Amino acid sequence: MPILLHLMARIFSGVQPTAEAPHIGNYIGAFRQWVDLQDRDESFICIVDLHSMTLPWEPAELANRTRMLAATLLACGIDPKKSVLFVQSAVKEHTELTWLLTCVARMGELSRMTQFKEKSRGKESGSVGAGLFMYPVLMAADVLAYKADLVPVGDDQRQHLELMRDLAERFNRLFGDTFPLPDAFISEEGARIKSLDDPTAKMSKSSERPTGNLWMVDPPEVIRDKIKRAVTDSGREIAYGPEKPAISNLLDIYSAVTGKAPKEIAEAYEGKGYADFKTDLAEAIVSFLTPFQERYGELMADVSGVDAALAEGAEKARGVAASTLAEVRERVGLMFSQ
Ligand code: AQP
Repeated sequence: MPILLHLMARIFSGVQPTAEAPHIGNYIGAFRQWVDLQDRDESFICIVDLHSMTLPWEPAELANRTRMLAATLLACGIDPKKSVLFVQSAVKEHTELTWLLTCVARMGELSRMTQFKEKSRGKESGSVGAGLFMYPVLMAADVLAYKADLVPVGDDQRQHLELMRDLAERFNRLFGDTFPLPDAFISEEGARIKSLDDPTAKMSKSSERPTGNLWMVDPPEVIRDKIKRAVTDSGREIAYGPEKPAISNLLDIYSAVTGKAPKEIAEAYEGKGYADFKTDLAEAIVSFLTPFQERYGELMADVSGVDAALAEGAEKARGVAASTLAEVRERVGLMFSQ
């Protein structure tokens, strides 16, 4: 009988507490993969509060947004017995490794990052926050502190992953083999959900036009209204492909909430107009989000369970990150390894 070997990967991924709730793009591009992968792999899921400070933030809201995001992830199916769920700032090793990697990173490679260019567009370079510039180094430190092999993310993070691999490779070359080179894990469908207002723009928590976002906590009537108003393409037919960017985006969402392939859904609407399609899509989203929203409400009604899960996660994460940092300190020649 052949012996089947299953090699367990270590995965790391994160989400920023940049709004009161994530949008459906965050769920489709990232969270649903995390829920699937936690059954197979060793998972570290991090609420990256330090990343959220790369854009202006409200101190009075940050802690609560962090907790609400943790409740969202638990309600989506992240199981603290299977995944290490924790808050980035609770593990100080992330910031320490950021500095050590900053000293191997180059200004040129950081200034080529598309997200930096987009988020600093239209501003005088002297007024752009240095944190926004350093964001990919903090992200590299997040992943490398756990020596993760796989990083499940949306398509928008592909370039940051490439930079992370370059930093790990350079570090290994300079100081000896320390970090595995992490691979991005990007699902083919729904890797970049677009705004409902504008199919050329990514649905984004910090978007200047948040009406294009479908929030995970939107009530049914708001979902119905947003889908009704969602922009469509010219023509009348429901088809999936680059010539129909707005409808394809809605089909990606439809597919994620029903589990059916986008083309199969499109075929079912042959000869029907946008109105039928949108009504059914809105109901499919409402049915999908209702159980999630109920569970989220229960968790937020008594946050002690959420806080306990985060405390336990931070403890486990600290153990792993501290051992990586002891090794890194020694490799770079610091006098103390602790
Ligand atoms: N529109 C999207 N479609 C698919 N995946 C997406 N992700 C984000 N937007 C989409 C994925 O969600 C995970 C968490 O995102 P994040 O909080 O780290 O921030 P982000 O990538 O910058 O996403 P946002 O929503 O646009 O947030 P803000 O506005 O705060 O920057 C990531 O895996 C991301 O790929």
